[in-house]
Amino acid sequence: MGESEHRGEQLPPGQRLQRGWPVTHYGPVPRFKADRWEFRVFGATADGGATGWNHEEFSALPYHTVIADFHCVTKFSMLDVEWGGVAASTVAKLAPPAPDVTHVMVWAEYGFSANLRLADFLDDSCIFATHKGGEPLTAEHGFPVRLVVPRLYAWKGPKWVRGVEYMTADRRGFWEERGYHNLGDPWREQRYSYQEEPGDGPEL
Ligand SMILES: Nc1nc2c(c(=O)[nH]1)N[C@H]1C(S)=C(S)[C@@H](COP(=O)(O)O)O[C@H]1N2
Ligand SMILES: [Mo]
Repeated sequence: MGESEHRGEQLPPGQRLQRGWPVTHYGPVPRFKADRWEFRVFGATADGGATGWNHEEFSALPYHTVIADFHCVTKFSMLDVEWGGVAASTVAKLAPPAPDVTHVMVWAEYGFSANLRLADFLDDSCIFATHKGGEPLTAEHGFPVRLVVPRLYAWKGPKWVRGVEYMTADRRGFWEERGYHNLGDPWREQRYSYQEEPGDGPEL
């Protein structure tokens, strides 16, 4: 079920290419305060404790790049974007989940959140991006760090990420509670929660 399954099919159904990179989010752009910033991994961790990295520590984690497409549910897509940052699998290796973890909630400033299946989080293409095209992210695109989940619609990638919660059951995130599909696979055009089939997500 990797990206490679769809090589050659340029765009998922209903998507279109557009010039530039629009800014899409709910609410204001947070101000970054280096001395207060922390990236926390908590919830059902392997050792029962939480891990916290300050900005300097997070910036020193192994740097990795991913080239992938980006699909917003409003039908805007970009192809072949180069993201740089920390692989989600690196976070999971340094701060591992307990064996019964099935899902994660990725938390951002102002309480924004997105839920993911653990397998989607651990996918090779999933990255906590600090850079795009070799340049640091701008504030409106998520500086200092945003999640990118290329296999899913872009709302699954919170900007201004502050933490990861390991969960032993699924729970809906911000947009998943507000009419968007719990899973959000663009290749299956899983846009809205009314399209969900039994087993796709928790009761609304
Ligand atoms: N914190 C936060 N992250 C967010 C959102 C949001 O409302 N708040 N919107 C998501 C949506 S719907 C999309 S399409 C992408 C857009 O990212 P961009 O503004 O960098 O293009 O961010 C996602 N991340
Ligand atoms: Mo979006």
